[in-house]
Amino acid sequence: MHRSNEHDIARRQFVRRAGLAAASLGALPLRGLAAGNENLPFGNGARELVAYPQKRPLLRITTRPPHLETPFKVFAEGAITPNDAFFVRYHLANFPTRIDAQAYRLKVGGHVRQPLSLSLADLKALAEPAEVVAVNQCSGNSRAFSEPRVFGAQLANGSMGNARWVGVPLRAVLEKAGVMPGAKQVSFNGLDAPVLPATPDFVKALNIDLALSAEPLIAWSMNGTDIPFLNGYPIKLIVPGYFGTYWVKHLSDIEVLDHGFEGFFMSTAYRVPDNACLCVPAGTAPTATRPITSLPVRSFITSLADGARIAAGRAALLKGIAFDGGSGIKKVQVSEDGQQWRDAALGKDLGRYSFREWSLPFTPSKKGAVSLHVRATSMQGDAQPATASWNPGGYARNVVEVTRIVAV
Ligand SMILES: Nc1nc2c(c(=O)[nH]1)N[C@H]1C(S)=C(S)[C@@H](COP(=O)(O)O)O[C@H]1N2
Ligand SMILES: [Mo]
Repeated sequence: MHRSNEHDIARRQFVRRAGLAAASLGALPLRGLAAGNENLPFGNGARELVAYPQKRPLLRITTRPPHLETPFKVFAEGAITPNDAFFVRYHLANFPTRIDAQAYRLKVGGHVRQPLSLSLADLKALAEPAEVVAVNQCSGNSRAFSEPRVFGAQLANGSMGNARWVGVPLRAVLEKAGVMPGAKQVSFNGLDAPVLPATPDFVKALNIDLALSAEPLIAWSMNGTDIPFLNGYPIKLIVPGYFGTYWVKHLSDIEVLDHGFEGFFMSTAYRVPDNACLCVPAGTAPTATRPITSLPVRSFITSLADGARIAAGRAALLKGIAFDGGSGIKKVQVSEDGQQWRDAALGKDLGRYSFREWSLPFTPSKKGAVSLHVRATSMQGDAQPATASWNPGGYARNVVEVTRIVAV
């Protein structure tokens, strides 16, 4: 007994070390494995469920590259989104399928005193590990609910997730390289690449102030384990409070720039109307735009799905999540008519960038349809709007969500 335990431990250590040396998507077909179907509540909402390595079945948006959404019921599991259920977004079809962790290098160059080429061990030794619980939300999360409909991936509400990230502060790496006076932005590239030369590479940029602030991390750990391959193994840029588009996966190149970065994914894509609501009248084009940045306040009911039936006259406990771009959640309120609001109890505080759980007892007084509205207010005083605003990208949706249930 004792012996075989030792053998097991040795074998596990070997497997872990082997896992460190190289990770791959294996021999699985690039399409993933079919695992059923789901229907989302908008036109053309039929989705296939597919399983990829390290992932439970997720909703397929596209095949090449893999673009997968989290089924909404996962958010009822708690404030942390499990790694195997976390959504996956790639833009470019030439994404890595095997990565040798020993040979992996993060290069830092441009407007610095000392260009760097860091191994994963170098990176981990560079500073004390830092930790943050933060929401990664795609700019286009909930885009398919835009009316009128807009171009782009037709996403429901599952292109978000909350995880505990561990890494080194980005600024420790930049300080090691020595940022020179006059630096304006820092650009970030990952291992994925376009298939055709005409397709722009996926490169993102942050202003130098944000890049040198305490928050952004270069993370190697997600919820206590290696970042799943499809979420950016072995390292990923974490920009707490900012939309997921900046969270570059398989991060391989950092460049300090003495000018504004002009690449397609900053200067053309992922831009919002340059005003407070990030909106324009439906169907019109904005005159001025700016790059999308931080997450507006949002909240969801997670304990009941749209169309759920619950017992009239019996007490139920409504539960859900709320988050914003980092001021934190001040209050969450629920209403049956959009007029009278009741305050929910807030759950454990995992930090100002995290999902915040909430709960509220609710007893349907009579049989029939009920529209449950949920509205969060952030610590900086922003509340979710009662009616949806519109922009051509379908970005940054944060209207008060309504869950329609039936008391029986
Ligand atoms: N290398 C690389 N990183 C990337 C992207 C990409 O296409 N390539 N997409 C970005 C976008 S738009 C989003 S929403 C997040 C999604 O992160 P996830 O796939 O880990 O959920 O990754 C970001 N990082
Ligand atoms: Mo995204």
